[in-house]
Amino acid sequence: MAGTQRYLRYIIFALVCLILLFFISSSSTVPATPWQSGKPETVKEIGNQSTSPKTAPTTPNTQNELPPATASGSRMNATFVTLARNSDLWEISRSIRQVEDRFNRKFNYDWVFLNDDDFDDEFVKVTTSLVSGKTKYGKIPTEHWSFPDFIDQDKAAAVREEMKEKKIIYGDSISYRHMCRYESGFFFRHPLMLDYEWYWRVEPSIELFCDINYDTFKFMADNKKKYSFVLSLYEYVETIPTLWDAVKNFTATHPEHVVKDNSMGFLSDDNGESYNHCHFWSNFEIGNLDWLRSKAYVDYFESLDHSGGFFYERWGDAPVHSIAAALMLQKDEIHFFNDIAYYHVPFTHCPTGQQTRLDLKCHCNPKDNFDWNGYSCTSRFYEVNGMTKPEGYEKEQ
Ligand SMILES: Nc1nc2c(ncn2[C@@H]2O[C@H](COP(=O)(O)OP(=O)(O)OP(=O)(O)O)[C@@H](O)[C@H]2O)c(=O)[nH]1
Ligand SMILES: *[C@@H]1O[C@H](CO)[C@@H](O)[C@H](O)[C@H]1NC(C)=O
Ligand SMILES: *[C@@H]1O[C@H](CO)[C@@H](O)[C@H](O)[C@H]1NC(C)=O
Ligand SMILES: *[C@@H]1O[C@H](CO)[C@@H](O)[C@H](O)[C@H]1NC(C)=O
Ligand SMILES: [Mg+2]
Repeated sequence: MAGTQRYLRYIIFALVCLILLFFISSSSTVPATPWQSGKPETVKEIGNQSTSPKTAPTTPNTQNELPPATASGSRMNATFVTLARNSDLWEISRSIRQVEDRFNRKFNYDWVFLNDDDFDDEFVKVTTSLVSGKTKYGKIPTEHWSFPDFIDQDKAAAVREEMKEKKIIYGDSISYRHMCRYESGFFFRHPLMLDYEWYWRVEPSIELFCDINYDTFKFMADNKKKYSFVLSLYEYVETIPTLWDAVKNFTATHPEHVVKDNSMGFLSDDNGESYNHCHFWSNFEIGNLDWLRSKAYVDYFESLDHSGGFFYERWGDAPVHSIAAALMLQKDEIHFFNDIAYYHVPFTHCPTGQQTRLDLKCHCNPKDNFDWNGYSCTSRFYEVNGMTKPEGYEKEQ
């Protein structure tokens, strides 16, 4: 009898030890952030205040997913970035929820919010509660969101009036022009952005339709990519009549900034004489901030800015970024994320290839995919890069 009781006691002791070991090991899987050591992961920074700590995720997601990059210690120096107004709160919340569910809950990257006005308490509270990483809120300096002194105000006002009559979308908007100029030349230089090397731009009311089970920032770095896209299309000509002239003026004065193995074939059908209006849609971008902060890009932006087209026309940041990427990056530094299924009104990118969609639990209708439509430039991107179009693309036009 005594022998059996001792035996039982050993078993109970061993079980208690096992349970304790389990708890200790599961709590040590909370991801660490190398360059934020000293700051607990759970504390949010809002200006110089902190909100109360949120519980860190303790249950790693195991179902059909790769282990989080955070657990392997290879977390990237990266952030999401969103330009928004307080009135965009509910629309950006929908976007954040989807980005978190499909990707960021597994990685917990930070999110920087920028605004030309102060963010209000409700915006800060709601977005902070939705983002799994740290959130930061920045106000844009007036110099980056106003008319430069070399702009003739009367000339700019006359253009807006004319574009209004022609019913050009956002043609009479001043704020839209500041927004496009800011996204073209300044967001990557905001003090909050200087802390990062990689960004992923997110706009209000976008959708993500497939799981993203790997670290897209790490993918960019490992594959030497600097810029990426999911949708491409032709720009509305009326908004950029002299953009290509301005680009040609820039490349003539700065030939050193144009790389040899560029993607001119994506932009032009006559070897650079004229622009075919193809561009990557910039409401989605994963890119390298150090490239945007490089002398080449900043010289380019300043040259375009001085020609006045952000105000005398209505240049969008999409063609501005795209032309830079196509001329100043090597072909193979631009990546098409076929596996990131995405919607921004009115276009959808839904991955071609049924197996991909099943594997990634996609909920987009492949019939909505824009890639192989005649108004998309993605086919051209494939051709310029000598890429084989995905299986089944002909059927999914
Ligand atoms: N702070 C601030 N953000 C703005 C302003 N105008 C636009 N934005 C943001 O800039 C980005 C682009 O603006 P959108 O209105 O989405 O422009 P768009 O994508 O060309 O047009 P939509 O089809 O309306 O989405 C979004 O993230 C907006 O929230 C503004 O005046 N102030
Ligand atoms: C930061 O803290 C100072 C001093 O406590 C305060 O005056 C200031 O308003 C704070 N700024 C923000 C953005 O919270
Ligand atoms: C992150 O990137 C920024 C910009 O390149 C750099 O200044 C900063 O030192 C980087 N941080 C780390 C920890 O590498
Ligand atoms: C390009 O340069 C020429 C010559 O200096 C100038 O007349 C023209 O206005 C410039 N075009 C643009 C769009 O800046
Ligand atoms: Mg938008």
